[in-house]
Amino acid sequence: MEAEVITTYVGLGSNLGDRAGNLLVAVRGLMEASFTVCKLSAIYETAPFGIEAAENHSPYLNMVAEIRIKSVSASQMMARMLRIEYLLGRRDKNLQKPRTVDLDLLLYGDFKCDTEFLTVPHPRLHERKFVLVPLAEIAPHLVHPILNKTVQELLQTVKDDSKVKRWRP
Ligand code: PH2
Ligand code: MG
Ligand code: MG
Repeated sequence: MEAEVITTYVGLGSNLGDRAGNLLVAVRGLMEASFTVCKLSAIYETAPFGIEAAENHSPYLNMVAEIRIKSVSASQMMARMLRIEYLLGRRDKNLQKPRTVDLDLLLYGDFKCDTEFLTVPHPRLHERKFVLVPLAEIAPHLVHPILNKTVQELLQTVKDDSKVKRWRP
């Protein structure tokens, strides 16, 4: 039997160094890891979310990719993504530190899991405009498998009012 094709969504973020260059090298890394990248959102410049303003982090560039995979589990996919982060120079796993590139598995079909290593859907995706805005651009009618709301609905009701705007180099 042919393996099932699963549609997944990956969030990409960078706030260190050549931010747009880092995102594009990460997209190339995803393709080289045998992922079929079907759609890419625009790049958005976004205010650091959940980080004290006093810490003076520079703005992020964020985007979302739609990826189709076959015979790759969610944890195998995450392992390949962590390798890309490492190859792009990310050494510090601290969530609050600036990073060359951060790759988050947002959604993996309708799959749900919550372990020490991986939680899917991403537990905070519905609270963050920097994820919902690019995701709504490429998949507005996609239904969140736990909240049972479309991405568009989640964006309309999100409490986050931080700045997210299309990046113009
Ligand atoms: N990632 C975080 C924390 N805060 N803020 C923005 N704007 N973009 C991010 O990618 C981001 C963040 C932790 O991964
Ligand atoms: Mg993240
Ligand atoms: Mg991450």
